[in-house]
Amino acid sequence: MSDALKALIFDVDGTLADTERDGHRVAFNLAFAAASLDWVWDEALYGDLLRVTGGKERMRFFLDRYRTDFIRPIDFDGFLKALHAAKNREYARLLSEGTIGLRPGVRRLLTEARAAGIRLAISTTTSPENVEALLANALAPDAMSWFEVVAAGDVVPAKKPAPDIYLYALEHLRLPASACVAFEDSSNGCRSARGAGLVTVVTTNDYTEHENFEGAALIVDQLGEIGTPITVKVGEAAGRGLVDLALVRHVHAAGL
Ligand code: XBP
Ligand code: MG
Repeated sequence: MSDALKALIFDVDGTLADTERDGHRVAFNLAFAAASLDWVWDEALYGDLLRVTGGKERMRFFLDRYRTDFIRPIDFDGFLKALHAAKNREYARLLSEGTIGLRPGVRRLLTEARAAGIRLAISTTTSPENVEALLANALAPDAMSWFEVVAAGDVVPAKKPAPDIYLYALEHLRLPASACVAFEDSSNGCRSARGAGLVTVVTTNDYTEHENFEGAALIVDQLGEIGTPITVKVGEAAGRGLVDLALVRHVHAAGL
């Protein structure tokens, strides 16, 4: 007999909201300018940099690949840490201006799951303060409390695509992977969730729509709202126009 569905585990950036191009990218550029660095991450370059998860890791990758001329300070780790903290302050400020909202269907599905007693968790590469900034501004002032576990950032040493952050979330939920469904938007995230043994639903976005989501149980363009139906790319949506709890239960049962 298959395990009953007990919890939904959500990625943040790209899944709950389109935060990368207009949020994180802009915040990185503001922090670079404030530090008098001549680094500018345009939208296309950022698409390439997104292959590396984690802001500090992404800056390191950028320098290795695009700016080998940059003379690194002696305390390079400390330099990256301070720059990343400055970027996150800019990010929080941008979100507090209310410019980034949730993706279609996110509030609807979270609300439906809560009402049905399905537990919620977060599994993300981004820093915990960024999760809070997004949830408080885009979902509800108390939205952090909607999620029983917020697994974020450096709590595990190996970021996505490693499965560690999902395993961390499962451990703190005290649930087996077979009792949960993960929601992701990227290849790195899907590999991480699948590596932890989770049935995975992918909602693609502009940066990730051509990526490989091997092993995903359902790939759609969005969770959908009444009037804006989903487009199913891979999997079977049982004739539904949106990803609601009934469809998630169906995908979960079929995916085990
Ligand atoms: C996305 C990431 C993050 C953000 C930037 O995380 O890879 O690095 O781009 O956030 P996810 P930080 O999709 O897992 O939510 O600068 O805080 O790392
Ligand atoms: Mg993501």
